[in-house]
Amino acid sequence: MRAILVGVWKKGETKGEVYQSINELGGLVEAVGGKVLGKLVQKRDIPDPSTYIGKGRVEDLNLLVQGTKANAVVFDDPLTPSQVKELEKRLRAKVLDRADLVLEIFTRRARTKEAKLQVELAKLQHELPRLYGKGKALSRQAGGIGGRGPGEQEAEIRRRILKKRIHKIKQELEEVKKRRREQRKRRIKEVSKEGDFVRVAIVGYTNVGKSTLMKALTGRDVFKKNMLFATLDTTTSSRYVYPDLKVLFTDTVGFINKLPTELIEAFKATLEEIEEADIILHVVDASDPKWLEKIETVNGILKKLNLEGVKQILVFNKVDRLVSSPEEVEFLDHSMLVSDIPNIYVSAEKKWNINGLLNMIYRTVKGENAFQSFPS
Ligand SMILES: Nc1nc2c(ncn2[C@@H]2O[C@H](COP(=O)(O)OP(=O)(O)OP(=O)(O)O)[C@@H](O)[C@H]2O)c(=O)[nH]1
Ligand SMILES: [Mg+2]
Repeated sequence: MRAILVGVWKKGETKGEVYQSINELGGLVEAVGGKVLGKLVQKRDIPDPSTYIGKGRVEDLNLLVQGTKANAVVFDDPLTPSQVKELEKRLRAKVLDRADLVLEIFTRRARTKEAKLQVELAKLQHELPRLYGKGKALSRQAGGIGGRGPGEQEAEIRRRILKKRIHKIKQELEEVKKRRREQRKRRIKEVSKEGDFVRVAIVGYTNVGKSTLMKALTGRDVFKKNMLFATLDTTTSSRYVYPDLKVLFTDTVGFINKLPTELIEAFKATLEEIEEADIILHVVDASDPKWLEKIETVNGILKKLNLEGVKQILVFNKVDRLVSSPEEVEFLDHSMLVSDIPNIYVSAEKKWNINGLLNMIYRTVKGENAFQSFPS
């Protein structure tokens, strides 16, 4: 994919926010092996109903597409099917939006049966509403006036097929969910025989180091890589943190800004493990200049999942990129901006302060004061 990115700068947004979002969109293009050839941003509050950006800007965009020989144009915001159609006609290039890209990445990354089912469900749910209206357009094209044109019939058939498939996948996922629940019950029965235990879910923005932290905490090697959405499946692993406390750690799929709601819906079976967690380790990339915004995004998604009530520990990871030794974290001031949430600095890669984090989990469970950013 040779892509041009398009963003709209809306009222109330700062220039920084718009470009941050566009840059992340570029990261998504690269995650599917594409290349970014150019960017176009328009200041606009209300999208044009037929082309999203203004007609004049479509002309500029066209020149940019032809000039760079791009074959795809990616919009940072959701487009309607008719906007996609109109833009494709004018630009003679494939037109996508952010949700299309995220779905494509998930499709490529899905390995297990469960992940594949969840991604397929998300894609179908993304497509279904797009079929309404499409039929009408097809009929108009075919010259049908009033009643149901041939296009509408075609769309109706496709809709029925989709609905059937959606129903089937949901049933299969229910089965998966049931099996998972039973597995968890068994595991918990096992663990509880051995004394106190807690469930800790590792959650956060994509690529912040959740899987690396999982490895540092449990020794369990999980797939980690410097790419967006390396992890799609949850993995659980347990260890004694102290002789009187065992912890079940769960690594989860990463979040991203403007995550398509269909994906959140579809991944509920996987994310159920977070629901049952006693503590959420909210991992943050401390070396990312936009770490604070990303915390807000993650909290927004947790809220959508009704998980905002679960106790959190903010884990500032990758501090080895900011300071040269574990002692120097006292010069960092991230915690000042989030002082109302227990937080800690670590480096999952260098295994800095992992014991401090375990200690903090212990004290959170045992009810002692956890408001200390760097326990010794
Ligand atoms: N410098 C440094 N890099 C780290 C640290 N922790 C993780 N990384 C790197 O960050 C990248 C992402 O790590 P992952 O553990 O895969 O991140 P993740 O949050 O699981 O990512 P997704 O599963 O894609 O959401 C990898 O290249 C890691 O090597 C750290 O403490 N310091
Ligand atoms: Mg991961």
